[in-house]
Amino acid sequence: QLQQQQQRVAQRLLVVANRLPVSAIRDGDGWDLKLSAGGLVSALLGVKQNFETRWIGWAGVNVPDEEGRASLTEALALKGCVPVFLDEDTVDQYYNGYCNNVLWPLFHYIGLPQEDRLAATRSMDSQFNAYKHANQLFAQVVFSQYQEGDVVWCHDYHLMCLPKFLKDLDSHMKVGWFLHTPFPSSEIYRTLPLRSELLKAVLTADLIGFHTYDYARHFVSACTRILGLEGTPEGVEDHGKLTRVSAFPIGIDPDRFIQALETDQVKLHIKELRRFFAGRKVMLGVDRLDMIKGIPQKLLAFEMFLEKHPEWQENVLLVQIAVPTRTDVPEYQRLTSQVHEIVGRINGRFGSVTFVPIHHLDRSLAFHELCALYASTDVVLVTSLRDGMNLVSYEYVACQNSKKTEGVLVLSEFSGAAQSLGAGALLVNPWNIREMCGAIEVALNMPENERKERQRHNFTHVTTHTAQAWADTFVSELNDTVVEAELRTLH
Ligand code: ADQ
Repeated sequence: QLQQQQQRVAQRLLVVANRLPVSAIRDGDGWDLKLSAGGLVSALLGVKQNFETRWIGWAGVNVPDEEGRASLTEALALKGCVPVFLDEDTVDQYYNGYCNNVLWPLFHYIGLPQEDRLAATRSMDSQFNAYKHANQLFAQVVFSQYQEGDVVWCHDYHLMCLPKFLKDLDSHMKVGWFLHTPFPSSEIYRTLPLRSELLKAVLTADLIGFHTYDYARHFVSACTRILGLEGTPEGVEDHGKLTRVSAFPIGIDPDRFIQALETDQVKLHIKELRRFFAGRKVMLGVDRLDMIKGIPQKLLAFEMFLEKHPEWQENVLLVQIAVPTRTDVPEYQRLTSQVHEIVGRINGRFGSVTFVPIHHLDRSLAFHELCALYASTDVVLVTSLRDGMNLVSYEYVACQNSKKTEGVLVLSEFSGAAQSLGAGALLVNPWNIREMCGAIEVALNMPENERKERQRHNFTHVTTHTAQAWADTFVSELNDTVVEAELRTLH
């Protein structure tokens, strides 16, 4: 066992994701590297023990010159990162096009807006070619870093062809693939024109993981219905070759948040916020500004609440942090305008010279600011229309334990987190504005003992189902799967 443990400590983990955990910006002759906001980065920051981890991905910047590429590679190496360079056209077709305009809406049951639908269908073939080309570039970089015994962990819908390209380069490579979004019902998935090729490519991985059993089940159904393969309790079988498919619900690194709350910087910030909010209840929303997050629906529910409960006007406010993402995609630009318009209307209707009901920030927050907000607010509203998991709900729970009055988590039933934090949260259907308005009322009036009990339940979950445990379980299952497959071929 000790030997196994030592082996695991030494094991190298190549984490491959579309984006590196840092974004690079040119700064004169050098590079400014900024930590990026997002669920995958937050979760993988918690994976720091047990593996020697190396990140492989795109740094979010076009670097056409060889000199620039060399200096960026050097700067990133200091952070344990290896860049994949993508040119502007590939980024446009692969990332903005196929990933963000085709797979993302499809996997979240959103579909394309009517006016974009035909245009998207027409450009899908060339976008898919760019997608495959980008996946090939990732495969080459992974291969250049790979050493025998490494575990290669591919992440997300951007890299569905990567397992196949890696296995083409070395059939013995241990390859896992994890999807951070939902996998939709096979009835939705099968509308994708090139549905089979993606499924077949993913199936070359040794282990496939999802956040929930529902997503895993949807994937297995897609393989049986579209490819005619056999679904088994372990996964998908293709003429005797088994690909393991399972649920691995992600978590966060709760200690990072709990310890931050003990720092002077966060304590001071909490004090300032409490002074600023004094006498009022505060609700919080923290999302990437994305169509899946249900931000307009959340705002409409708050508007309805203020309308129906004049006694709460000027006594409750909503702090909505919305980090802009994918700003080049027209759908996201429309969403930004829509959100600004609703915020403006509500603030105009219910604000006064001395009071603003919605504090809306279009930017990323520093970690200490985020922790202080989580700790000092009374309710968090997570109203995603669909969400693979949703880590904001986990982070909020992690930051609520050190104060006397616990905050309430209002959580969409369409987030993966509803399956893990459902018992402690107030679950809502974000499509039902009236129901969300009712949940706001319940949350703001919830008696202390009930809040305590709900928080206790969720806190136990968040502190036991961590990002570290998630990664350990996935990688050890991947190792076991490969050993089992080798044993099967020997017999
Ligand atoms: P995301 O869609 O990015 O992740 P989520 O899981 O909520 O969604 O994570 C967002 C992360 O970004 C959180 O860690 C949060 O702290 C951070 N963040 C958000 N707004 C911020 C801001 N203004 N300033 C600073 N930080 C901010 C995807 C899937 C999710 C899945 C994760 C992980 O869409 O469903 O839970 O991957 O698998």
